[in-house]
Amino acid sequence: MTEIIIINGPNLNLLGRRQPAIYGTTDFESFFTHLQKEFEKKALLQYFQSNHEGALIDKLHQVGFSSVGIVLNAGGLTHTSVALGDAVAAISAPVVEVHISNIYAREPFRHRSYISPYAKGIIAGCGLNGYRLAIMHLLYICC
Ligand code: CA2
Repeated sequence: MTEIIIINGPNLNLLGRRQPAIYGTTDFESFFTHLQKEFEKKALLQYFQSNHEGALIDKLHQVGFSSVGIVLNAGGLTHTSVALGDAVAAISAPVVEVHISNIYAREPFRHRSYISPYAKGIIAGCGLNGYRLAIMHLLYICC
């Protein structure tokens, strides 16, 4: 069974509870349960969230040489973390970068991503559906 891990960065544990106009009203755990059912015949989905840069880097190192695919929303660290970009560059598993909001329609500081140069693909502005699209793409390129 194809293994895919979704990795969410800082503050994404607040989804569904704050700023619904930007990030929607669904909490990620409910959405993830739904995704697991939806893809149960095709993929073994895992989920990891941390508010800590080092924990995200450790997770990428842990899964990045064995996992078939990684869906990464690094949250605000996307725009600041050279170290997270370096971690994505160092691993062999394909990474699809996801953003719930359209980062290019927001403040200029959100237009830069330290992840994008090393990502297989980038999805932004599709809401939580972006995670679904990323999984579909990983299944398409991996299997
Ligand atoms: O659009 C995205 O997915 C972002 O990665 C979300 C980050 C933001 O810094 C990026 O520019 C774009 C912020 C995550 C914060 O998530 C919250 C969710 C609910 C309530 C408050 C924050």
